[in-house]
Amino acid sequence: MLLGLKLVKRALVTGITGQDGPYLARLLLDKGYKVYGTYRRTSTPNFWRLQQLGLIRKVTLIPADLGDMASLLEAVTVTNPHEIYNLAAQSFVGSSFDQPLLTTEIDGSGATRFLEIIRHLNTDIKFYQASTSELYGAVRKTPQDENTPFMPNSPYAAAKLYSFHMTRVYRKAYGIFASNGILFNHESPLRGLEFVTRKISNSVAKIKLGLQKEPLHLGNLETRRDWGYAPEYVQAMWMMMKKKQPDDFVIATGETHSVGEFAEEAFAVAGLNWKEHVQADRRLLRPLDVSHLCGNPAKAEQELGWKPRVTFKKIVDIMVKADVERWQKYLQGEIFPWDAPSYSSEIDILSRTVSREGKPPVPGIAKLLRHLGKG
Ligand code: NAP
Ligand code: G4F
Repeated sequence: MLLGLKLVKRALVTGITGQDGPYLARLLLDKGYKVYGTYRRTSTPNFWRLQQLGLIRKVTLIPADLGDMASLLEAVTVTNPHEIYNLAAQSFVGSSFDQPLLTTEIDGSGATRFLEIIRHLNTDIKFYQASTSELYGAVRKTPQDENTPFMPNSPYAAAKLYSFHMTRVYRKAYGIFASNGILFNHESPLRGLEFVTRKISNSVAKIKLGLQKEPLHLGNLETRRDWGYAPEYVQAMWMMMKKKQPDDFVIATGETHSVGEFAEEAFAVAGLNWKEHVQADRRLLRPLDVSHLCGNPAKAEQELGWKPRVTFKKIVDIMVKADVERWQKYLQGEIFPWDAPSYSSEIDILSRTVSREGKPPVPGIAKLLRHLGKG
């Protein structure tokens, strides 16, 4: 406060078009921040989440790509932020097996680019890095906490391990306020459609309303995740930035459920029996998966005062009901910001690579299909 003038905090949020970005932006706006968000140039606009939360005119959008140092430098110079929340990432673990180098560049080196900018430009800028429970990979101990060893099981996790450590290294080496949030899976109606929870809630809605006749194809039904509610998890990010000292925190619920349990619960919300609608499909198995995640959020509870409140059942309920409502509105001819009508599932994409005669158009695909047991 200077001569009665209140200092307005400025936050730069990367990945503002994703799931977490809009929830975090809403929280920061509510707290009086001026919010800037980076977005990527795409051939089709991708602002539906910001529009759905009514934020598109409340945040200032800056074009930037985590692979492009010049654009990041421009974003930080123009916005002169007090806090940077680095949420941008190639965040789909499955795609990281298809694009390992791009994933390394964005999810690994992206954070280092910001840390270098902070080091050279202004070491007072606080930095939040979106780290992940995927770091635990081939888990060594359950539940996982801040002291559990990491053993990444995907290119995504390996890239995030690098950015996790660089965040810690810049904190120690240069005294930068740089914190890692080791967030376990968190979901919401804004979740991308390729992630298993939203894939399920969207299909449940379509099956319930008679818009989908074919079964829902899923990969490994046995893998277990600690699923929390995204709007609560972004609060933890902000709380970490309010701490006196930077640090790393596990954000989780402490409960774990299998993909099959999620599907069972989701179909039950719509009054359906999941066994009649779900088909296990080997094509959706990952080359290597993480079989079991369950976090221990005790440190966050003690030191941040953060506690998860929304239960597993409630999250499933919120997601299924949101998707049922969206498809109902769609059927009534309503136009609203949303992703599902133009989405192609992995199954559609895979089957399009096979020609009418059942022969793959290029030899590489033959190998792929043989590998998947379809050749
Ligand atoms: P998300 O929905 O996939 O959003 C990712 C965001 O990153 C999108 O805005 C995306 O832009 C942007 N992005 C991707 N590549 C980029 C690039 N090269 N340059 C600039 N921006 C780029 O992910 P989320 O669920 O919100 O997760 C936020 C962060 O937390 C991610 O870093 C993720 O890895 C991490 N995380 C997520 C979870 C979870 O359960 N949700 C758990 C732990 C950690 P487009 O919209 O243009 O694609
Ligand atoms: O929903 P998922 O794709 O999420 P995953 O791999 O756990 O990653 C998410 O959470 C991480 C935190 O731990 C984040 F860092 C990351 O950015 C992302 O947000 O898959 C969950 C599980 C996996 O074991 C997967 O193999 O579900 C299994 N699964 C089974 N069938 C499926 C499917 N996953 C997808 N996406 N699609 C399926 O059909």
